[in-house]
Amino acid sequence: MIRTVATKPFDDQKPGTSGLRKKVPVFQQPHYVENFVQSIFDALDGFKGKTLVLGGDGRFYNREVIQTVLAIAAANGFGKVMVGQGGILSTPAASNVIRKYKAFGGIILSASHNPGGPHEDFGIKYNAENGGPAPEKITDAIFAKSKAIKEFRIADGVEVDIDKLGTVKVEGMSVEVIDPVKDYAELMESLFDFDALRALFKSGFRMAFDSMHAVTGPYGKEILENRLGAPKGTCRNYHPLPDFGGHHPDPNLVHAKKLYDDVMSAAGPDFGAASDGDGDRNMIVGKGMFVTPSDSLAVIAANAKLAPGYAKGISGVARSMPTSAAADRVAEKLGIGCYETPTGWKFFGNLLDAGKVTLCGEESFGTGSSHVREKDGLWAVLFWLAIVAARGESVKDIVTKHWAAYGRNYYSRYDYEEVESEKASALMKDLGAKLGSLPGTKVRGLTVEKADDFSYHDPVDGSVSEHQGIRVMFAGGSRVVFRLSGTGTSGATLRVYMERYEADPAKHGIDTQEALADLIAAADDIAGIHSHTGRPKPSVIT
Ligand code: G16
Repeated sequence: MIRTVATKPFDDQKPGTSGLRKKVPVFQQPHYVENFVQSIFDALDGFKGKTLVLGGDGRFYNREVIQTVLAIAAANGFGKVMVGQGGILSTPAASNVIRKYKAFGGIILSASHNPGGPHEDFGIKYNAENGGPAPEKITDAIFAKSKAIKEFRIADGVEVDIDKLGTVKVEGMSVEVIDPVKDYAELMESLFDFDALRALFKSGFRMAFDSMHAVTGPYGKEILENRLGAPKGTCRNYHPLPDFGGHHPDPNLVHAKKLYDDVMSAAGPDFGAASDGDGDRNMIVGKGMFVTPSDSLAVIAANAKLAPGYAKGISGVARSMPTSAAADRVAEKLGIGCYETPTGWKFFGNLLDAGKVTLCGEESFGTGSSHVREKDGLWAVLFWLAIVAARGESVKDIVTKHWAAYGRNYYSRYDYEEVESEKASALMKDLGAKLGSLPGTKVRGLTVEKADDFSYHDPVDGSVSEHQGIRVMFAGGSRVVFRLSGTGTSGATLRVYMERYEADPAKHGIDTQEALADLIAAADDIAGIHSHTGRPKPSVIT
């Protein structure tokens, strides 16, 4: 039976950088999930009888919310929902299913790299028919609906067995439980030369892939071990767990430290990679070389033709504004377009749809291409394997040669997590107020050339997104960027990004923190980080 239930709005359902992310107890409030899902549907037109894709990263509360979304989708007139078995679909896999089966859109349940569990994070995100995160005009409409909602429609007593493949009916709507890995694995086979990768593993090349007890476990097992013949044991922590084994499923030098240490040890594997909660982020480590996400995008762009799916070349490259300009130099050399967007994968969608770019990347461990409309962790790992296989060189050699050819962009990000929101806002406000007076001033021996608050003019639809981060540019091309994260769930996270370009190969071997020491000090002088937040040092350095 379908019921209409009276409800009252919540005032905090504004989607952030990537969907609505809150602590689990917030989502567990009566009607909280129902209101938000109904608000998504209220913001959309024309989905009656159409298909919705549904899945998540398997975190705590995933299964319950899957049933609620099914019940609300049925009551609102969807014709079909394709749901990943066990409620599992990695974010890039969900994007692929939406595109491949021409669905109307999809709902992805994930809080990405944030921890999971009864007191940790949960998230709901809507992706549009191009398979990408809903653009701002839709997320704004969802928020507006959530503030005015009076009722939701729901089918009673929905309890679909999501572990069993096949199709069942719910109030006239079909629910097809699909294999979450199959379509994605096929897509990867269409882009990369699996024979060459099999030969690489056969030759004795050893890698470790850490799924951090999150969604890429089954994908990594199937693709790396089953299809590519990597030895058993290549995949680590491959059982998705509702609490990610108590860890933080964020592939970086802090949370994937064990993997990093193993690869760096003499007896360890040649290559290490990790992915996050929902499978869209990646970390790449070679022996003696951690590859920054900004460099990763640049190296993939420069070597793209080595993978069959990109053999004809790439049309352009896009990166988020805080990401280093390493990829810009490759684009310049290739004579292709290069775009700088605000943080958030949703900003790449228009550029990809319009064919202006093939590759996109972000400093936040995200790399992807036009094969889907999300960043894609395992895809990036396979691309690196493809480059290593084709060039017959180590990751370290590939990166060092890249720097020698294009110069090195020294890069680091400092995160100040869980700062009181008022203090973080005051810092940004004060900084914004002095932008006009900064040019021409000297800080720690560096001369400020330009300072602004980044705004983006989408070249495809003409939309404008303002206040996307404060940039302080110095003479010589170095810069510091300040912005507040849009994905945290408690307090505010201040992110400070430092970058310095060095053309001289003789100066490419300096420790990153040392190479950026003056910029790091200048950032504090300019923004008063310590005095505003009380934090003498960041919580995470990547
Ligand atoms: C999301 C977005 C990314 C963004 C990242 C960090 O990633 O999709 O585009 O770069 O958040 O955003 P912020 O700096 O605002 O925290 P994910 O992997 O969390 O979905």
